Amino acid sequence: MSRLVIVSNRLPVTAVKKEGKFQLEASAGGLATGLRSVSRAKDSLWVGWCGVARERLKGHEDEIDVMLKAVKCRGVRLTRHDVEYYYHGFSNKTIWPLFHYFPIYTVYDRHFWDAYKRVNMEFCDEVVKVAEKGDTIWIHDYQLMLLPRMLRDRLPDATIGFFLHIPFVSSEVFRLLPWRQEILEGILGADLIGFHTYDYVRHFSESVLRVCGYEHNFGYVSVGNRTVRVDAFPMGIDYKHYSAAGERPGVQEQMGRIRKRIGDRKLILGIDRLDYTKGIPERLEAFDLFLERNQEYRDKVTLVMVAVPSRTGVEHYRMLKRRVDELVGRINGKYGSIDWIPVWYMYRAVPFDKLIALYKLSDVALVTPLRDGMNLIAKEFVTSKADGRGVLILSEMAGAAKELGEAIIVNPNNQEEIVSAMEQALSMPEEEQIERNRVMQHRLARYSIGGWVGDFMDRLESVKRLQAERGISRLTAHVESRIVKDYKAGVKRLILLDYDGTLVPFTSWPKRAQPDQRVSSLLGRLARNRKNEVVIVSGRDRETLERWLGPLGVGLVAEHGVWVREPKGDWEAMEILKDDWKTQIRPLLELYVDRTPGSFIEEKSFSLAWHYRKADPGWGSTRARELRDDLENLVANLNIGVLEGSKVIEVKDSGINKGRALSGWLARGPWDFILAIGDDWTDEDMFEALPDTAYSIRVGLSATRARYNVESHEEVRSLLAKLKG
Ligand code: GDG
Repeated sequence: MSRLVIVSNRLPVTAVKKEGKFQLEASAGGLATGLRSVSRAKDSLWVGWCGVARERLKGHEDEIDVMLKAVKCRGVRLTRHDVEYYYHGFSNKTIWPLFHYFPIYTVYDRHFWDAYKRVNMEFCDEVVKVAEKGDTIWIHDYQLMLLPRMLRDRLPDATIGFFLHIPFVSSEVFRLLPWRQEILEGILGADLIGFHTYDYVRHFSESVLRVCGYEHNFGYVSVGNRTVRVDAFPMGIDYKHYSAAGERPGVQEQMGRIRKRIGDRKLILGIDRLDYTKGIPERLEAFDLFLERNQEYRDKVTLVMVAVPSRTGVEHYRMLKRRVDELVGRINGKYGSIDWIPVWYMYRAVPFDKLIALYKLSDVALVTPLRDGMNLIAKEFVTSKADGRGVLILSEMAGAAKELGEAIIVNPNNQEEIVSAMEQALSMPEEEQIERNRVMQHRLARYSIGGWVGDFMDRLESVKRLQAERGISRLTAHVESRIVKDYKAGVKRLILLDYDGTLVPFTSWPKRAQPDQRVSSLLGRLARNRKNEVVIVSGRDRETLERWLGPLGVGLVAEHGVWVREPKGDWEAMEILKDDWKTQIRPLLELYVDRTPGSFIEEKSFSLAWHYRKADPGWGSTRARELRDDLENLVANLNIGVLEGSKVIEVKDSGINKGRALSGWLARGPWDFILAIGDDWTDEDMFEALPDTAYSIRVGLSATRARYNVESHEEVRSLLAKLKG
């Protein structure tokens, strides 16, 4: 296993000065908490900032370095100016608001940008100093979006992953950014780019297309001759840690204290960093309306609001703090009594045991951010509910909503909806609460933090493999003349051609794509040559192929290999096999059901089908492609095949694919010359089945197993026209 180098703005530890001496304390936040366990377990190094400006570290640098080294960390030194311009400036006043759909709060300042570039370069220098051959470098979050490209320039072969923890905005908002192209190019230096949800992946891919002009295809972006993978990895939590945390003695003690304070009232919980993206005032207003409408709940429920101080020097945050203070005061004044404070407001971070105690005691968690990349609080709350009781109300604007569909999902801007969600939550029967939570817990347990990291690492490894296998290599004039020469020299030649997209362009009305005069005469001429065997390998049905191409004397493969027909012969179906492979395939399909909300498995007597019609449209297709790849590895020794239909991937009892359909022809070798041309992924099976000596060409500049790429069917025709003699 290679060494993992994690790079993030903040280290998992923060230097704190106590009585003139520095010491390290655990950093707060989802990223630090989540990855800490991983970095402990692996051979790893974490590069980042320790939270104290260079000026304040003076004289203690070596001492801090030694302490950091002991916990497998390496510090990047930031000056006060860096912290002000790069961190509080560009990161938190430009990117943070813009990426959370607050363009009105977004500051565009050239000096911030300059500092951002400079500090990213400092991170780069630091990583280059420590990076060793074979390391996997994993860069995190919006403070370091230029770093992947900077590293790629210095370490061209490095394995680099990038994960964005905040949302990626729609391209319409993203394009407001003056430095949009540099940011995208910066991120694209990575081999694998991860986001929490498919929506963010889609927004990113669209921005890349619009701003940089790079096409994306099933989650792959071609950047020059490099293939970059973009994908969704919904971050999990340390499930075991949170589900067992209730047993800690400290938690029991805290529960006792909280109970004493709120009595037997129902508890509604809100925990956030005090940030304008979290929808805190909106939530308070909704609680106000709830109490106004539901008199019977007065004195029967307490809203516990933990607001962790954040970015206190920034004006928008100060304004927010004032507004929240006012709202809490107003609600408590309006409804409160000597015995009952409706909102118990804590403007501070609470210790871990108290956090868990709050999760455990809460009847309802109100997680209603206006925007949130993921939101781990929601996941932690559900996980902590060992007895299954408690209701999560979750904003549809949080990434977590994509996975926690059994929560009560609300639009955080819709007060009415939040009020009725609170009513529903407080009166929800216990069995229903348990039923909903158990489903979510099951999912969270399956895809916990370890699964998230493992999944990301596996993908990263596979994209590196793919890059090695599937570079794009344009068919040059030199190669073309070699093909023509080898063709001429051969006396036993096999020519395998896909039809749509390869010989004829796609039409919006497929029935109109019948061969034109030029294709017919090209194919006819090649097929008449007795040294040649020409086979059209298509996804089309038998009848159409036979009608259009049969008379030309070519062999035919229909429906991606279900049927084959020798020139002038009859159609023959591929053989039928058994179904005992299902137990091996089903767990993989189940994993994809977990990772792709809305998808499901259908079991038929001789096949298993994974349907994704109800999943997010663009990304259902991406997962489908990926599932195919995974299945291909798995089925290699099982003699079964994988087919893709309309929004469904089907695993069948026979290895039906274009490659297998050609096995008869290929077995009739040795051939002096083989040429195979196709334009989509179904043709990849054909390319894979060929011997190394064959010439294979993919139409379109996508990564491929084929040896060469051409741009269009016109180039195919021109090449075929040169094959004479
Ligand atoms: C980014 C994205 C994304 C919070 N208050 C206290 C406390 N916490 C802990 C929670 C949780 C973490 O901090 C906060 O989780 P978030 O999900 O809000 O993460 P952030 O780090 O703020 O933000 C976010 C996340 O990255 C991960 O990718 O989900 O969308 O903005 O673990 O438990 N812990 C303690 N006391 C508190 O008062 N002890």
